[in-house]
Amino acid sequence: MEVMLEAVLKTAEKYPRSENRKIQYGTAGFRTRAEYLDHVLYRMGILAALRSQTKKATIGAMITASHNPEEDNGIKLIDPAGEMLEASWEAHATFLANVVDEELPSAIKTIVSKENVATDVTATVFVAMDTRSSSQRLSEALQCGVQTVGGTCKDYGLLTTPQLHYMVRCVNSNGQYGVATEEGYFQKLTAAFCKLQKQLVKKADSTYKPTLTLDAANGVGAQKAYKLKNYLGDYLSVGICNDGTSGKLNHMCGADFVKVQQKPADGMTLQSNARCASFDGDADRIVYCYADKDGKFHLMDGDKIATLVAGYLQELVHKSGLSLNLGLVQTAYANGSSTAYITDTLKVPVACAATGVKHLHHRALEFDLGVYFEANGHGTVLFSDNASSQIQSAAADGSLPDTQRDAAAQLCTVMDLINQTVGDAISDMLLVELILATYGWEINNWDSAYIDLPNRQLKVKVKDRTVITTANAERTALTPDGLQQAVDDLVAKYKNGRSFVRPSGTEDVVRVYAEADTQTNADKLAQEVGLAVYNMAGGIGDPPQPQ
Ligand code: NG1
Ligand code: ZN
Repeated sequence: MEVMLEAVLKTAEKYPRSENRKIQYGTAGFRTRAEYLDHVLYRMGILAALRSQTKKATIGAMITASHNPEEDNGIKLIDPAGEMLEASWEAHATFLANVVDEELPSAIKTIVSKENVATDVTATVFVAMDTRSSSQRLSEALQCGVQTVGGTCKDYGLLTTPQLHYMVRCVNSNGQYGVATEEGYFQKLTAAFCKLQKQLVKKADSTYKPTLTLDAANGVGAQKAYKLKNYLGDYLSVGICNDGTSGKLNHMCGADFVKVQQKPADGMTLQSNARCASFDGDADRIVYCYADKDGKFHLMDGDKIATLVAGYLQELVHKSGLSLNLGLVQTAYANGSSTAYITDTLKVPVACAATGVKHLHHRALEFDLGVYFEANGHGTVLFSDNASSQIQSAAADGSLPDTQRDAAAQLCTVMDLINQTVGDAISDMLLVELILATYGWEINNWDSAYIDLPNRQLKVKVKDRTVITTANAERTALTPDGLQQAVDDLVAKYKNGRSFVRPSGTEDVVRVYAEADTQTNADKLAQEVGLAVYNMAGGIGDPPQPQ
């Protein structure tokens, strides 16, 4: 141990913490300007190794800043079952990232003793990165950290975030979940997709067209989508835009841009009723959009995807005759109309979790079939062990009526189509396409389930965003004093008004969300609430302006 700690200190000279800049493991790992991250990545290599030794399993480390600009980067650590790093270790990550260089050995010792780390176990860390120009350099820093404490890395090079989650789950399940290679990933998903497509009984009045335009955010998703195309046969034709050959990562394109700006990405020409999908920079989010016959833009966000998926699965569960409880998890950002539709029309129970996939994921585990989606397009479906074993037995049960057995068999294949580790734009895209093909729907049929309430998101810059604390799945601001009352008073002025504020976990801003009966009112409410935040929570720079 002492020898290892000496090595840590020696190597730290290559990755010095030169500035006293505090960094925090946020909603989805560390994320900031790439030039501040070398020492953080080196230290996260060490932490990933310690985590691997503790769990006696492979850990994943994904280098990405997702939908942030190209100049940023970051890291997301992945736990053995392919889920996000356990919350108690986030504190270790923040602690280790922020100590001064000289204290690195003692910080490691503290974590080793707190967590009872089995330092004699050989650590294994799977590493991958997105297409940012800083990613290779940061990956080397991370791998250096792993190796300095005697761990081994498997470097996958470029992968989407969900692909790496998948690899980690595969290896730790001894291959039961799938083969931990990119080939294995594509084969599992697309074999399920093609099998289900083959079984489809084409409806005479089907308006579904198997063509789709994809905005790949000029990110890693583009390269992977080109590979995916080779596995899809005639079942789906994907035209790829913003593939990184000329445009800049996440700039005027990608899922976050389309969702927040509520307009199509640059380079996308929307044809009437033709489906367009947008990935984000690391392809763990997807949103759809289209123009109607009058040329009006429509966004199909995570809420629309969640309702489509929940409705489809509910029908299959019902047909299979299995008694499984299906639930949907959203965040406060979910459009009020979607929540009403799920509750009143689908009659599926809805839960609200705090922002950040890990919160939704954990809540979804409480259902047999837990569908979770953030409005921004990050989501997946989790099948409990109980659900998968019931589904598998029913699919093989010759004594069941054909309709029940067929539905169970279909559910079985759907489980293979879904990346259950984390939201996966590629897997979600295939699932949406399958459901639309099954129903014989054009995108406007999907859209017509409910009409979104007009909404607006704003960012407000404040001196210290931690002065805002929240409760009730972030829908109530506890501090500063009087802020929630001010929000309530403003909301009360608007028909169908709803608004909440929370500090971002990935950017140094306070986020404001508002919805109301008209776009003008949603914009006004957002601006007024933004002003209240600016005035009561230490706003800096220009106050929020009218839209
Ligand atoms: P923050 O910055 O904490 O709001 C954003 C997204 C989250 C999640 C994370 C991680 C919104 C409003 N927030 O978090 O949903 O996706 O990034 O990428 O979209
Ligand atoms: Zn992402």
